[in-house]
Amino acid sequence: MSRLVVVSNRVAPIKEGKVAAGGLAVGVYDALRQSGGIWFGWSGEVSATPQTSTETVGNITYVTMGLTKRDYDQYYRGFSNATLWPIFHYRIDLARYNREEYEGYRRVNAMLAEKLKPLLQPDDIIWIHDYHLIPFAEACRMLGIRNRIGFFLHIPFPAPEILTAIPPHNELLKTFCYYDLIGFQTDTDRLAFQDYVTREVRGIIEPDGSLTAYGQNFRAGVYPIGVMPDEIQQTAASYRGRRQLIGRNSEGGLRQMIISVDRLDYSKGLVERFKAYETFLDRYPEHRRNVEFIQIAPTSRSDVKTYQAIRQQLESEAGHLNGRLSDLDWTPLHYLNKSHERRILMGLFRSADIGFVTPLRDGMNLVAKEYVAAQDPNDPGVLVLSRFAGAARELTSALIINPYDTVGMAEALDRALRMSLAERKDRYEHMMRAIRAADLGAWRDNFLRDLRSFVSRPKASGTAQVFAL
Ligand code: GDG
Repeated sequence: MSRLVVVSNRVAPIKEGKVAAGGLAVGVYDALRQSGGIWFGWSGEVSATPQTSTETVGNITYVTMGLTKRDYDQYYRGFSNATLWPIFHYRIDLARYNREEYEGYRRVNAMLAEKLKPLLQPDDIIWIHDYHLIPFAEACRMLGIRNRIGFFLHIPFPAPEILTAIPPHNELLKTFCYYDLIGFQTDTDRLAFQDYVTREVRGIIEPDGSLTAYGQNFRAGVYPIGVMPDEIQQTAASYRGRRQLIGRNSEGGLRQMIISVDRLDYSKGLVERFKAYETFLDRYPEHRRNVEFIQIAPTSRSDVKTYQAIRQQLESEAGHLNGRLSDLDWTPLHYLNKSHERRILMGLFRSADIGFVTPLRDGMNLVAKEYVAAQDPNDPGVLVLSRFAGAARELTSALIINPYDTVGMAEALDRALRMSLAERKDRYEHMMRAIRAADLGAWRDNFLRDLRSFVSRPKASGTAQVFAL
């Protein structure tokens, strides 16, 4: 089998035998272990004299490099996280565009491709991950790299009208066309992409379903990322002490528990969620003192301005809610701004009556799947899930809500807390079937199978024909 070369913004080496990290890292690691290869990307370090480091463990070589402050500001903080992330999550209002940052983004992609080139063997399969690295294949092709290259987009692909808010949208889209295979989380994303290709740049859909645009022939497919349900179930069941966080009600019973876990990001709908919880406590006062909501939200990208603003807004919402409703022996909302060990999270999922997952827009949302997989099959909790998470396509037996509907979310919480055991089990079993049918292994194997087997037409060498309008 040919070697696999994975390129992702961050490289997450996993120590042999330890599955401490979340889904994506584990999936990539397993794929690398099967065929041997390289995991290549940014080390997370920023310095005036960036170093490259190489470490081989078993049949995997980890190659990481630092970035200069300028590269970090333009490529990572700038175009990736202040332009692409908001636009791809339908938040034009939060996006900014700066031409230097875009040039920095292109420059860093070209620099990474150059560093990768000498490490490649002719039959290596290259798998690129996510929005930081969209132009990576084009940069490789310009250097004469002819290996098969696939790309997986972990976040949503926006409707063309949204995408065109990025001034160099044509140029950016063109860079997608240098991949052999592009993977999306859902069919909605794939169709939005196809729409752009066929309408904005007059690309065509070939009889075999592949696409041709800018003189390149490539394929776009749907590969929903999954979790490892057995591992989660085991971890969740083995974690003891999971109820320590929750207080008791006036009858001495444990309170019901609602849990949410998200990176602190405006796409996750935390502000709307806090408001919905407050509305729930106002509309259904009988639940007061009988329920506690735990929101775990480790900070992320804290040096990007919009992330500082959302953090402040959340602190103020949480303070307002608790100030208004708490009692000496009851705190309705526990807002924890730090990360927790994975086994603790899985244990908390299992003990929670509701998994409250309400993003405004999300590629997939692994937490939704992890919450379901962690449940006790004999007494499962209820997943309340946003229709705007990719996971809602598969987990159709969750209580599906619209995160812009505060009262609708409050009603769903009430319904979930009152749901009969028979209905909870029914919904759980249905969701578990979907989770098992599209687990993490299926995501990885289906993508790599299609990437290995796709026979594309000959590639133009860096001088693609441009049909852009
Ligand atoms: C992107 C897309 C897509 C969270 N807090 C802690 C912790 N986590 C873990 C969760 C889960 C993962 O991080 C988060 O995954 P999500 O899918 O929910 O969200 P993003 O980080 O935004 O990921 C998303 C994903 O890529 C994969 O394709 O689903 O749509 O945005 O596994 O459990 N893990 C630990 N401590 C924490 O405090 N250990």
